[in-house]
Order: sequence, then structure tokens, then C-alpha cells
Amino acid sequence: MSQTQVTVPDLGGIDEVEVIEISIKVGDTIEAEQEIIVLESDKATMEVPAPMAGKVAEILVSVGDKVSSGTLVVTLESNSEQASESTEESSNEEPEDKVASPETSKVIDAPTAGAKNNEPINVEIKVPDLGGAGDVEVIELSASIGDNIDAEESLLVLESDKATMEVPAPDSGQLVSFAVKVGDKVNEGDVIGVMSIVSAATTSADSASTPTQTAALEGSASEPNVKEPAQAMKASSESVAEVASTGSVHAGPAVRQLAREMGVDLTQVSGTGPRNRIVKEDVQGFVKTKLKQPVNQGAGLLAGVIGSSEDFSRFGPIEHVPLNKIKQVTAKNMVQSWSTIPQVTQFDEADITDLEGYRKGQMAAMLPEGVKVSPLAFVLKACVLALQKFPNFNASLNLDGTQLITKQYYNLGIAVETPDGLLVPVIKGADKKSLIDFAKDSAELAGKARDKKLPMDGMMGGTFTISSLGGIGGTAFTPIVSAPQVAILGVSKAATKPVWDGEAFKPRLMLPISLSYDHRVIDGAEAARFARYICLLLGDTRHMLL
Ligand code: CAO
Repeated sequence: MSQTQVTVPDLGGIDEVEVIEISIKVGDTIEAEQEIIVLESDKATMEVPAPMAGKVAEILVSVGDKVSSGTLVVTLESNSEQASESTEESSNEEPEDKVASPETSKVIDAPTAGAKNNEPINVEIKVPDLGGAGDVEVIELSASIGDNIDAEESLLVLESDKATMEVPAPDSGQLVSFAVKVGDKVNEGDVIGVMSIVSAATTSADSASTPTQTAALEGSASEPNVKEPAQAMKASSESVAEVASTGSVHAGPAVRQLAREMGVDLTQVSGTGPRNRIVKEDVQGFVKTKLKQPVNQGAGLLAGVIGSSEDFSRFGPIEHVPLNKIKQVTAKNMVQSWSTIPQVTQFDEADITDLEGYRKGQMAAMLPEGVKVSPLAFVLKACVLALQKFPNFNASLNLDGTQLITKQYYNLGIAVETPDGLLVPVIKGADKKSLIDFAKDSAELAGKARDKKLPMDGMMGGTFTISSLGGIGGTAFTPIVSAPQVAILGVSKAATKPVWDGEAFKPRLMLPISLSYDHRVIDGAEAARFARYICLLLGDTRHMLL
């Protein structure tokens, strides 16, 4: 067991920074690279990671303390022989993947055009020194073309795997154009856009001779005509993180990542950290508050449906399309069902080679004119027979979940795609219907649903639902149980497949079915038997006569 003392890494010229978060506590077992404390200067925030795995023996700083490079912050206990070595490495070496501070971008390479005193000149703004990071994503454009921008005001925000950094305007002026958009990947030196600037920096270019009206501004401390020296806040780990103060949002990369994962719009979150910085707890608190809000609060039909409050227009053009009532009700029902029913889907395949031969051949000849029988009619017939054999599937749970209410009537809902959304008309008294009845009824009800002519009770009282996507395609899907029913059968497109008959592979037409069921009511074995039974009936329609 050895002890390792972790110190504040090189702060790149900054004397003192404040400890704003302590992310660990004494006794914690932590991983190498895990964040231990967060430091903040006037301009940037950096997370200090553990140089090695170990157990936290002592924390030597408190939130609010001012620390400098080399200040002892934490003592770690470790079994590793390499403990002290890794600490030394961490404090002496600079990482390859460090990210430079926003200040770096303020360094100005004097323009080369023939600017005259007080005359605006167009200057190209370039991506500053990224401290070795490459292909950094533009996650936000913080200004609009035509905006008058003050020096230091954010133009855009970049984000690498580890850090978010704001690129500020190098000087006051007007934004003429952006050369990048959100989502683009950029590297040091890439042109971000053009600003029209009047300043000492631009006028100092009088003597320059390059015949262009566009000068270049970028970060490089070693270049001549530097307006301000770079103040790179370098740290000895690739986990150094910058905080971007984007408009009213002041949050570090870890917090931004958490917000993205939770679908939280940070502009809606109030920060409780120093200088209103948003910390992880603020994001978690925001989500908790949202979840506690009464489900019917201002949401009308969408009660319980939580969408996104994210401002997608930041990433590209968008349009707000109002959802009609059918879609709103469907959304509500889906959320209700999905969030309250523990549902599982059982997949199976029915060999409908013979059924299809029959359907396309003799049956067509026997049918009255105008009646078309699709495979769906056979599936409906098979379902009602299976429901009679397995009564638990034609049932509902009572309110407190203490009883199963089995129904002695059989009403089959059919999911129908309509221009307004999904409707589920119900074939009542399905146990008394023939195949031809099913063909007629399903065609008639689907037509009425699409023409908005279903009677008021046309979608009520279903005991089991069939959702057929077989006319469209696909190999399988997981339909959502339509509460208070306890099961739903999905039907996908039949396809000819090689099937082993014990001696050889034979081409057989296989119909995929997906049975989703409420696992509170139905066991997996029962579901597998139900699905198998449907396949048996469809595989040999003579079983339907028994
Ligand atoms: N495998 C292969 N072909 C199939 C098939 C299957 N499982 N099911 C139907 N077909 C064929 C039919 O035979 C028909 O072929 P022909 O044009 O050559 O006669 C063609 O596909 C179109 O069938 P259809 O879809 O018009 O008729 P249907 O009786 O099979 O289905 C209905 C009726 C109302 C279920 C269907 O039109 C529909 O709306 N399906 C969408 C349901 C839906 O959206 N479900 C999702 C709910 S969850 O979001």
C-alpha cells in the first residue's frame, strides 16, 4: 500500500484559481482519470482528474479555497507500485490532447490588407490553437450574421470529447459571415467566418502589402503583431475542461454532456454554482422537478407525454407541425401502455405455403365479387381460435391487479393506417365469423376508418388486437400492447425461405409473427405456446375446422 499526493497541475501562468467543486469524498475508491476537483479562474473551468486509481485517504482543500500550481489537494492510497511514478508524470508532462483556453483565440495576427485608420476592414476569424485536439465539433453559433459584436463576445462554441470552448470575437465589429455551421468539424487554423473590424489592430496593418481586403485573426502567441499575449490555461491532463459561457448558459462539458443525455435544454436551467454556473445537481434537479409536475399541467391531450424542450433550430432549420387529436391520443395511449405494462415480445414464423396456395387458387374462385381475402383474414381466424384455447389472452387485469377478468366475448381490433394516424376499429363477435366475414369486415372497417366514417362505438370493446404490416414489408417488430388488453399480435411480410424438412431444404413461404404480451398476466411459456398454436393453424388450415 503506498500513498500518493495529488497536486494542482500547471495552470499555464495563472497564479490562483478557486476550488469550486470537490467531486469525491474520503473513503471513495476512484478510477484513474476520474474527476476529483473542479477549479475555476475568471475565464475557464478545469476538472482535475486522478492520476491513478486508488482510495481517497485525505482531502486537503475545501470549496472556495484558492489554489496554485503544485498545491496539494488529495492523498490517494494505492497498491500500485507505479503510483508515485504516475503522479510525477502527471505533474511534469503536458498531455498531447490538451485544449487551449478561450483566451488563446484572442491573439491577433495583424491583418495584411491595406486598411486605413478607422476604416472597417474585413478580417477572417480562424480557429485558435486547440492544444493538439483535432476535428472539434461546432456545437453552437452564438452570434448571427449582421450582429454588432463586442470584443470577447462569443462567436461560436466548439466541443471536443473532453472540453467545450468558446471562441470569442478578437475585437469589436460586425459579423459579416460564418464559414461553418453547427455540426461541422474544425481544426486549428480553419476559417470560422469574417468580421468587419475597426481597431488599432487592424489599422496597424497599414504597412502591409498583400492585396486583399481580408485579413486573418487567429491564436498564436509566437506570431508578430500580437494584440494580447496568449494566456493558455494549460493543465497536465487531457481531461482539462473549459467552460463555455454561451449566452446565459454557463456550464462545463460534463454538465453539457449530462444535459444532452437527459434531453435537458440548459437555457432553461438555473445555475447554483459560482457566477451562476450550472452544476450537475442543477440538471438533475431540473429533471426531477419536471417529472414531479402534474401530468395534466397545461398539456391537454398530451398529458403524460414528455417531449423535448430542446431548441433544435440551433442545429438547422425546423418547422412546428401541430399534431392532430388522433396522434395526440395515440401518443398518450402509447406512453400509458409502454410505461405501465411490463411487456415482452415472442417471435415465431408460420409456414403459409399451403395457405397461400389455397387463398390464391380455390378460394378466390369461391368468393363473391368484390371480396378480396388477404392473409389477414386467416390470421384473424387463427387468433380467435387461439384466444378460445388460451383464455388468459382474452382478458384484462382488474384495477388493483388482484384478479384477471377473462372475457367470454371475442372482439378483434385491427390497427389501420389512415392519413390522420393510427385507428383501431373492432370486429365484434369474432368467434362467430367465417373467413369471408373477416375479409369483408376488415376491408369495410379499414375503409370506414380511412374515410372517417367509423361509428362512435366502432373502436370500443376490443379484447385482442392485430397489427399487420405485412402489406408493407419488414421482418419483425414489437407491437405495443393496447391496455387494458393483455396481448397484441404483429404480422410482418411473408417471405420464401429455405426450410429444412428433415432431408432437404425446401422453399417455403414463411409468415413472421410478433406476439407482445403483458408479462404480469402471461408467462413466457404460455406466450410461446399461443404463438406456436397460431402458426399451427396457419400452417395447416384444416386445424381451423377442429
Ligand atoms: N405477407 C405478405 N403479403 C401480405 C401480407 C403478409 N403478411 N399481408 C398482406 N399482404 C399483401 C396482401 O395480400 C395484398 O396483396 P395484393 O395487393 O397482391 O392483393 C397487399 O399485401 C396489401 O394488403 P393490405 O395491407 O391492403 O391488406 P391487409 O388486409 O393485409 O391489411 C390493413 C389491411 C388495414 C391492416 C392494412 O391496410 C393496414 O392499414 N396496415 C397497417 C397497420 C399498421 O399501421 N400497423 C401498425 C400499428 S403500430 O404502429
